[in-house]
Amino acid sequence: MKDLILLFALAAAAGFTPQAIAAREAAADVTPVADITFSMRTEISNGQLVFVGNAGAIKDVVNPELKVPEGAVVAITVTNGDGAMHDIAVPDFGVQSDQIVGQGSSTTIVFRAAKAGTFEYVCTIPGHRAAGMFGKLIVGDVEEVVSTAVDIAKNPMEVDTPVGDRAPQHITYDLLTTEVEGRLSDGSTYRYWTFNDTVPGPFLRIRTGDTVTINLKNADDSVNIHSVDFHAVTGPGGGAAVTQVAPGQTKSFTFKALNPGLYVYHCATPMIAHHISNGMYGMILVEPEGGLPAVDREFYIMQGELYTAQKHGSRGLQEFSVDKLLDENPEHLMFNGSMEALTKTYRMEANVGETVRMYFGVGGPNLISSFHVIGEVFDRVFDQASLTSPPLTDVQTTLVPPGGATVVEFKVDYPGKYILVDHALSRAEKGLAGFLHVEGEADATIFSTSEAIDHASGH
Ligand SMILES: [Cu+2]
Repeated sequence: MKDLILLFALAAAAGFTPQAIAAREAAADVTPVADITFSMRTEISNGQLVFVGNAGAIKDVVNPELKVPEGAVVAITVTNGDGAMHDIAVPDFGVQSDQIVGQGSSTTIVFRAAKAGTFEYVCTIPGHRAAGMFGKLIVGDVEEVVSTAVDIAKNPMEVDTPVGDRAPQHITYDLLTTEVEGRLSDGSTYRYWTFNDTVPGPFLRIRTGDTVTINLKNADDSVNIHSVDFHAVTGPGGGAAVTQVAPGQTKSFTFKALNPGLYVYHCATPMIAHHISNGMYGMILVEPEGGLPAVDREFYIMQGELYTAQKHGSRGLQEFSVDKLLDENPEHLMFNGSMEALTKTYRMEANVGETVRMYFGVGGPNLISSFHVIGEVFDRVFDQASLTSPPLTDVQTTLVPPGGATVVEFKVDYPGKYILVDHALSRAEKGLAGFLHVEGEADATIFSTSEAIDHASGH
């Protein structure tokens, strides 16, 4: 007891009584003492920029989830571990640190986690979020808001079976148009319109001379009319003229595939651009007689755009903006339907020495893609997806118009993570990226670092 009184006396003398602290906080807007503190550093790893936990439960965790009670005063200290300029911010709480420049420099943000929910901490230097510098701040007991949303991302490995050398057949496809709330990113959703619940819709695969019946059903719970226009079809509206189908109804047509090639299909119900943007596109491959030559890996990839009222990176349900659509100014661009479809949801893989073929198309509806794979050269490009013309050879970047496609082939010669992009690279900042992971032995005659050369020459 005596000790306690002594402590109080000392504290009072130093101005540390609860009353004194409260008075100072009120009077001078002084930063309150943190209830919970986190320490992180910045790092470059595997070509990514990241935050890494320094201590406690988050030690050595990359972009750790920071969990705090609602109402807690939170302090996050970040030390510069790589020497590049960084900062840290939690935009939802309006806090942003000073920039830290040079290895070893550090900064701290302190804020009150006043509302429950899942938020984001991020480095605000342009490009750093896209390079990987972001993580979750979870305040209170939060149930994951977006976990109930459907994953509409299309698996790029679902390319159906090659037709091979067979006679023409009659083939029937059932397509179902749906309107579903799907995951756009980790933390946001969008009300997509789809063929068969994925974006793009299913990859259809036939041969020249096949007769194809399309049964288009519009789901019972749709609220819009939908349709389908196949660019492979010779006939009224590519089928759209006879498939305007109300919710709960089915319409059909039959066509003969006259021309080989890789063709886009899409919904063609007004406003067509809106229906396409929302996710209503896919591709049909019409193989030439005898089939395409076999390759080791095939991938199905389509580029799309979403026009939302909310800025790219916003959390929660994103709402459609007709103004941005008419201005052709998308907030989000993606391969295979969602932000992380080809970087996280699905893993595209190949082994050194294998030949890769990509069936790449643009749903759009508006932007031309300058399709490129960082760190690779296309050995063959079937320009405009023409399979009857000789391919271009040794191409770096190829143009693909909206409602158009290309087929590219290349042998992978060296291990690593190859990034698929539209080389109009501002679009990478709005989500447009995919990874091709190549594994196998590294041939130092193809690529080496200076260290590797030193090592090889015995220094
Ligand atoms: Cu539609």
